[in-house]
Amino acid sequence: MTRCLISIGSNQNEPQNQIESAFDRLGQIFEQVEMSDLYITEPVGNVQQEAFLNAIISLKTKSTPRQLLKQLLDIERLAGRNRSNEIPNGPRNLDLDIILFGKEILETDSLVIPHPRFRERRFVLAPMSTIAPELLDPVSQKTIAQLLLECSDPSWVKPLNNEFFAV
Ligand code: PH2
Ligand code: MG
Ligand code: MG
Repeated sequence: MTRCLISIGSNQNEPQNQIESAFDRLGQIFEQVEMSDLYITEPVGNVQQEAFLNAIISLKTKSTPRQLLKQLLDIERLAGRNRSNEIPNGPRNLDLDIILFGKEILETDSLVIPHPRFRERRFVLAPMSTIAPELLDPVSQKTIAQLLLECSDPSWVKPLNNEFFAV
C-alpha cells in the first residue's frame, strides 16, 4: 500500500460540510484515512471569491496514481462539481488534489505527481506540516517543514478554531 497526501478545499455550498462528507467517503474507500485541522485560507490565483476552507488528508491505498485520480474525481462529482462550467482557480464545492503518492514522480499530460505547484502554496504546506512535517518531497528532497519555512507565498492561512464556538 502507498501513503498518499491529498489536498482538500472548498469555498462554496457550506465548505465545512463539503469537506466532512468527502472525508467520510474517503474513509469508506481507503485505509488509515486521517485529516489535518481545517484552515481558512486566502484565495490564490487572481479570482475575486470567498475564502477557502482547506485541509490535508493522508490515506493508504493499493490503487495506482491514475486509479486514485479517478476515485477522487468521482467524489468531486458526487459533491456536485461540474468541470465544464467553472473558471480556472475559481469557486468550487470540492477540490481533491493528489499532492504526494509515496515517493513516486510522474509527469503525464493529465497527471503530474508531486503536484506541480504545492511548494508555492501555503494553503497546502501549512496543514501538511502539522500531520507530516518529516515527509520528503521526492523532487526537491526537502521535508514539508523545510518547504514551509522557505515558502514565499504571501497569502494568509489561519486555523479554523472551533473552540471559539464551543458552548
Ligand atoms: N484552489 C485553487 C485555486 N486557489 N486558493 C486557496 N486558498 N485554496 C484552494 O484550495 C485553492 C486556491 C485551485 O484548485
Ligand atoms: Mg483539482
Ligand atoms: Mg486545486
